Parts: sequence; C-alpha cells; structure tokens
Amino acid sequence: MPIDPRFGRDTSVPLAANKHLLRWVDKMAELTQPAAIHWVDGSRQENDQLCQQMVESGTFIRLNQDLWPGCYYARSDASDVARVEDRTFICSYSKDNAGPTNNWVHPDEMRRKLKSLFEGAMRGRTMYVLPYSMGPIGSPMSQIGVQLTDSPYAVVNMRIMARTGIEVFREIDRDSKRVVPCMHTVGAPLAPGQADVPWPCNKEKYIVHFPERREIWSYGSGYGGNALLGKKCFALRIASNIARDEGWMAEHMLILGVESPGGEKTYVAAAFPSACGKTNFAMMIPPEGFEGWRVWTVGDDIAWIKPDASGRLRAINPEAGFFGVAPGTSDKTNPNAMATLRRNTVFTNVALTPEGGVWWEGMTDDPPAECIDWQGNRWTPQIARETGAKAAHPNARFTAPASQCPTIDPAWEDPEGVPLSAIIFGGRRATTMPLVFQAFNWGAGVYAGATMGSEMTVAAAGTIGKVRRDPMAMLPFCGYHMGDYFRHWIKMQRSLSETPRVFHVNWFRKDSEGNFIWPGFGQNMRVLKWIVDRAHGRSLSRETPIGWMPRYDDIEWSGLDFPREKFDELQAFDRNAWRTEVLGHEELFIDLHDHLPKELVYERELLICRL
Ligand code: TSX
Ligand code: MN
Repeated sequence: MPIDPRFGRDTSVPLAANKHLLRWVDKMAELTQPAAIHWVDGSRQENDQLCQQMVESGTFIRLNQDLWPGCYYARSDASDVARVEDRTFICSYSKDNAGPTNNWVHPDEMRRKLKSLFEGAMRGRTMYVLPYSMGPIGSPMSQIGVQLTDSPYAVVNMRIMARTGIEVFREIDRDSKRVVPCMHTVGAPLAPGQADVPWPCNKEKYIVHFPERREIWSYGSGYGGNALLGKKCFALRIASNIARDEGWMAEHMLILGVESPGGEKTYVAAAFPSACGKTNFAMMIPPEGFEGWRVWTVGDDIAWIKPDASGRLRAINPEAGFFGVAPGTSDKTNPNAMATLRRNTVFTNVALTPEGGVWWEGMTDDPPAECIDWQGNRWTPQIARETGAKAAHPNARFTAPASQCPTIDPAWEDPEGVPLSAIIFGGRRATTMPLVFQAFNWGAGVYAGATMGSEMTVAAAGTIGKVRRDPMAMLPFCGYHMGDYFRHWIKMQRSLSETPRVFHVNWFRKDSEGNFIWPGFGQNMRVLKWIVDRAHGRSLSRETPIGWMPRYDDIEWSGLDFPREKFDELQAFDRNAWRTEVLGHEELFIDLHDHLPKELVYERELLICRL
C-alpha cells in the first residue's frame, strides 16, 4: 500500500466501513471524476499538510507566526464574497412546502441540472471525504454529515467549525444514525497541465437543499455559507426540516449563560438579524457596577433546542467555531473575539499588513500606514480617502475555534445541552421599538419573533428607514414554508412543562438628533439582568399594550450615569408608530396567509385592540 509521505498514510484508503457510505463515495467519484480521493482523518498533521499545500498553490498566505501563530490568510475571488441567496434553492417535492420566501425548483429537474453540472467537475482535483458532526460527537442532539468537496479551503475551515475526522467515521460505522450527504465542488475542473488559480470558483452557483431526502448540493462557490455545508445549509435549512418532523427547533440564535455573583447560572438564546452585533452580544463583558457577574459564551450563531424528559428546553451549539465578520471587531467592541482569533484562525478577505499580520476597518483606532487590501492591491489611508477603497471586504471573515474564547462556557460541549430560561428577539430599529419588553406569553412571544426586523441602513434610494422583516432571523435559513415554521413554534408549547420567557430588545433606538440613545455593548448587561430576573419571576415591571416593560428603578444602574428622561425616551411607547408597525406586520402576513397559524392572526387582533 503506498504511503503518502506528506500525510504519513495512504489517504485514498477508506476510513469507514459503512457500505452505504462507500457506495455513495464511489458513485460520486464516478460522476465528478476527481484525480484522487482523500479520506479526511481530521488530524493536526493532516491539517498542517493541507495548509502547506494551499500556501504552495497560492490559496493561503501563512501569517507571521510570531504574531499570529497557526494563522493563515486567504483572498477569495472578487465575485465570491458572500452567500448567494438568489442561487439558494429548497427543492421539496411540492412548491407549497418551500413557501414564498424560498427559491424552488422541482427536485427531478434540479437533480438533472446538478448531474450535468457535477459531471467531471472535480477533474484534476482531489475529492476530500470529510465526515463531520454538528454538535459534540455522540451527543443525542448531534447530527452527522459527510461532505465530498474538491476544496481544501473548505476542509480546513470545516475542521474549525465542526467536529471532523476519524471519530466521526467511527460514529457512522457504529451508529445507525442517518448521515446527511453533502456534495460540494468549486466547479473549476483542471485540464491536464492547466495551472490552478488561488481561489477557484465558477460564475454559475447553485446552493441546493433536498429537504425530504436530506441532501445538500453546492456548486460553484468556495465561500463561507456556500461551501462550509455544516453551517447554514445543514444546521439551519436541513435541520429545520428534521426538527419540525422530530419536535425540536433549529434556530439562528446565539446562546449565552449569565452567572450572578451568587453563582446562579441562567442561559438565554437570542435571535437578531445581521448587523446587530450578535457575536458581540454572545461574548459580552459586564460593565462597571457588575463586579462578580460573568457572561459565558455557548455559541454565537446557531442553537438546536429540544425539550428534555422533564419538558424543559435544552440547547446545544451545533458548531465548534466562530465564522465571524471581521470589520468592526476590535478590543473595544469585542475583546473576547479578538482573544479568540489570535491563533489557529483562518482570515478571509481582510487586509494583509507588511509585518505579515491582518487588519480590517474598525480593528484599531489608527489604520496601518499601508497594507495589501482584500483584492491584493496596495492600500493606504490616503488611497482610502481619495477612492473610498476598503482595506477589508465588509463581509471579511475570521474562522476561529470556539474553544479559544476566554468566555467559552464550561458546559458548551455538554451532550445534554444547557437549560434555556429565556429567548430574546431583536432588531435594528431607529424608532418605535423600545430598549426592551417582555412578551405576555408564549404566543405573544412567537408573534414578536415572527414580526421582528431591521431598518435598512444602506439600501437603494427610497428604502432607507424601511423595515425589512426577518422572522426569527430565519428568512434566508428556514428550509420550509415560513407559515408552517410559525405553526411549529406555536405547537412547541404543547411539549413543554415550562416555556422560556420571551423578550424583544433594540439597542439602536435614536433620538430626534439621530444619535443612539443607548450606549449598548457591555451596558446591555443591565437589560440582560432584568431579563434574567424576569425569567426567574423576580423583577417588577409595568404592563403596556406591547408587553411588560421595566421601569427606571427596575434596572440596575450602578456604574452608569443614565438619566431617567433618557430612559423614558428609550422606552417610550408611541401609539401612532405602533399603528404603522402593525400595518407592516400585515404586509408580511399577507405573503404567508394560506399557511399562517390562526394564533398569530389572533395575536395581531389582540395587539390592535390594546393599541
Ligand atoms: O454589537 C453591538 N452591540 C451589541 C453588543 C453587545 N453594536 C455594534 C453594531 C453591530 C455590528 C452596537 N452598536 C451596539 C450594541 O449594543 N449598539 C450600537 C450603537 C452604538 C454605537 C456607538 C456608540 C453607542 C451606541 N458609541 C458611544 O456611545 C460612544
Ligand atoms: Mn448567522
């Protein structure tokens, strides 16, 4: 048997005995025609070798190892920088099951299309057989996938974002647990002798989900959510289907634990649309005045939530890393993220400094005198002033191991998950939405989540200030009809002995001069404490038409000089603004009307009555 001296083993030898898996790998190799097959063992040695290989091929630049140990840098193709929502498909048998918010193509037609796209798509490349577990290996809440990919970049990033390698193959051999097959190609086969490019990809892109067959096919992109198939494709779009069928929830939520000075630990999950600082909130540091309080991080993006035997909700973070937006992340906004990404991190589309380090807008007060921007061009502050060029792409990312987070929760890998006491929804709203309110009950909470949204800050002319609804932050990630998804939320109450309390927050309300009223960041701890107290039935508050709200004296203010009048402005309930708000809810509901649970229609009616 030929030993590959680079990997210390013959990587073409299957690492699993499972007959279905072996047959599928053979069949897919037959279809895609790779030059070699590599079974991924997930070892450190293998990872180092793959990184070295990518340095040689130009995909990776090794960062200065004294400053950034174990870190690598990649620049993507300029056209492959984000998820491609208009190329994302939910191919259920019935169009009605995908709903109006998803792209749909009949599965038979899509399979024909994919077959022709994948035919010979891996020629000249290695096909990696990458097994991964979403959730701790062996946890009853975990799910297993196998990604076949011709992208070593995907393999190296997935090793950070999920549990990968030999233990997962063992799990597949041992268990009868269903495996989700995930096909991925960058769609750039190499002819004999053809030179590769640093970031191979294809102009044509397809991100395809078959919810009934529980399969994922991704073509043409090497980037993030398009290529790391365990994340959005599996852990949200496919898992939301599994969860609906099995009576649990796959949610686009961070999970954090609040520990009081007395040692009481309370876990909450929170859903926010993009650009609300979800990762910052998940890693929040309590402010002055909260000595002895700790905030622990369980996850920053996805929560799988399941009722336990006693009818309490428990949550796991199915991921093992953070795939975070770099621009705006700094020692001021998120010191814990900065500490996490100091080593063993992959940076994509940030800027490269002359010392072999990385930089992005917002990382430091002063920009470097010069650097190489995300497109490989020389960048200086002066060039930026003259041309508006950004050093880092606004969607530039770090891929960092969660285990390196200073606030990672001791129970973050507990196979049973952590008990959830509260669920928080939020949005980025300049008006209307107070800093915080508590929904009256589960149904009203589901309504608050279903109608949440953010005001567009950068958008086409005429749309600034318009609210973009993003129900439970799941609009791009729910793998079935959004109306059925709301019904599933409503129905979850029946399997619970105790529902978590539901809250809505808004860190972004502005005063009449356009300034943020609330300082946000660590100060959000004051809101979090009220939420925790309410969840334990402790803190007082007052009833308003939209829910329970803290009074000034219900909030812990020690360490912050925040005037009563400003708090009143922040919490103001504006009847007229809420009339407009409810009309906006109606707009969303019209699109979903034939699947909308009547509970939400009644919730809206009750809200209108109270207004
Ligand atoms: O992440 C944010 N959070 C949550 C933190 C735990 N951001 C960053 C924007 C999203 C990527 C925020 N921005 C938050 C916030 O709570 N609040 C704001 C708005 C804001 C911005 C700057 C200030 C105050 C509020 N500056 C001063 O008060 C000096
Ligand atoms: Mn996300």
